[in-house]
Amino acid sequence: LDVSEKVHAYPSEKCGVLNVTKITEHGKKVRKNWASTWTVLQGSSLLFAKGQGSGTSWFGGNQSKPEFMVDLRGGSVEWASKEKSSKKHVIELKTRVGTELLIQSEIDTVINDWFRALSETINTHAWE
Ligand code: I3S
Repeated sequence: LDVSEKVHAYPSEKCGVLNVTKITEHGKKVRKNWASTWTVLQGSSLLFAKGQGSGTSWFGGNQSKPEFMVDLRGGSVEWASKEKSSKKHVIELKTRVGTELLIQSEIDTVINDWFRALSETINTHAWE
């Protein structure tokens, strides 16, 4: 299944608008580019669709497709250190293939829920 097929094949467990930037790709540092991003957790996949204003639904619509997907299996999450970002409430997500993302929300309850959901997903799918 490609990313867009996957979105329609399985219900999402969690979705929302978060600030997201990649910081490392395949082990190489990349320039930060924070963007408000529709983020969807589905099974062990985390999907991102950029450029969606908050409140805009893209489910069922075909005006935008997920742009990026990471496999959470074998990954890790932790709260980012001050060196990684000056922002508050930043999650650092590392994937098995060496992609690192920072995920942030100004709303602490929102980011705490995501931290829990991502941790649980990683633990649940650890041995697949
Ligand atoms: O880790 P850095 O390089 O201090 O990250 C900041 C920069 O990416 C900056 O962009 P430019 O260097 O292109 O101007 C961003 O605007 C900042 O948001 C980044 O830092 P934070 O601490 O917000 O993650």
